[in-house]
Amino acid sequence: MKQTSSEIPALHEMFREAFKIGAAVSTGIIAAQGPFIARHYNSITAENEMKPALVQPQEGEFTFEAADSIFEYAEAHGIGVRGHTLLWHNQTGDWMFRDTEGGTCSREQLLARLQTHINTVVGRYRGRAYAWDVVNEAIEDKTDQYLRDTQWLEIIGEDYLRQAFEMAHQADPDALLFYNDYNETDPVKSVKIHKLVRSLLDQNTPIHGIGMQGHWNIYGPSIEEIRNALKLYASLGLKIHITELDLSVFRHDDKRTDLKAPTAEMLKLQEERYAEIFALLLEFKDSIDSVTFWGVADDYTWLDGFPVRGRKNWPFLFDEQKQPKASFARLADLTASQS
Ligand code: HAH
Repeated sequence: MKQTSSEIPALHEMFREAFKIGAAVSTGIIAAQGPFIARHYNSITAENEMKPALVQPQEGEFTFEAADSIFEYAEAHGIGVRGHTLLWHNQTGDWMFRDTEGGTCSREQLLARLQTHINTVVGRYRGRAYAWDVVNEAIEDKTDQYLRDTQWLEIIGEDYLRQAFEMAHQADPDALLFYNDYNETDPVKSVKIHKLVRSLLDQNTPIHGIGMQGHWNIYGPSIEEIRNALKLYASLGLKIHITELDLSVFRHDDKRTDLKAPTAEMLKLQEERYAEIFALLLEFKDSIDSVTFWGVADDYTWLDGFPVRGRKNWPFLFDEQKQPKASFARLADLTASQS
């Protein structure tokens, strides 16, 4: 008999002793798949609709319709919300960095705008978002430079990071505040992330965790690399959230576009990887309290457009028809054997 999704265990219940299980969503996806999301996930993150450019496209013009409806959906279903993101070099209106003549604004002006943005956004959802990605992707990873060259760094200087966390903490003292980044298992980059967070802590900055995005693939990073990164970050005594997990079926430099479906070999590797990654995450369950997939099911993923535009990818536990893949069954086995 064909199994229907109501007969399989709920994903978030499989991990209830360990951590929340989240998905990135949009208002459109919630409208189309609300019951499925509520069955399997107990945390959600707006994939785009709470990013700076979407929430404040022009100075002082805040657009909260989408974010409000995401919170309403979450609260009606007992689902937690992770806020993403307050300060980033992408998807942020250019007006933020300009003066009235179109030149570069001053440090004071940019700090004032950051304060207004964070106060307004975090303040609006005060007590309702359990965590915020305060700063996204501030570490340089193409050269041996420490911080990424962004307008935030150029205009404000290194203390923009500390300032953003202080502002977020003031706006919602109960929210857990995260530094979030990708390639977080890279041995060189992880040392820089550790150094940044260490220095924020040394300045008594209200930072509570590190977000490891987890845009990985079926070939890497290795479990050893992930373990080393988890150990390093956990050694800071902070929480770790896996914030944007997906396992691409392609290596990062694979430019193939001809596949209409994942191969059996890809699915086998993906299943093995999901099993070993979640076994590892369970080992670190004292530090990890939330694991979010960067999507709901294989019918839609940002990887359909990145890094190769228009190439379908299949990175999740549920297929394009929302049926559980072999990877899902492996996680059900893993968690059943633990309890
Ligand atoms: C993440 N960046 C972002 O945090 C998330 O907001 C977005 O929706 C998707 C992925 C990862 C990334 C990127 O966008 C571009 C280059 C490298 C990594």
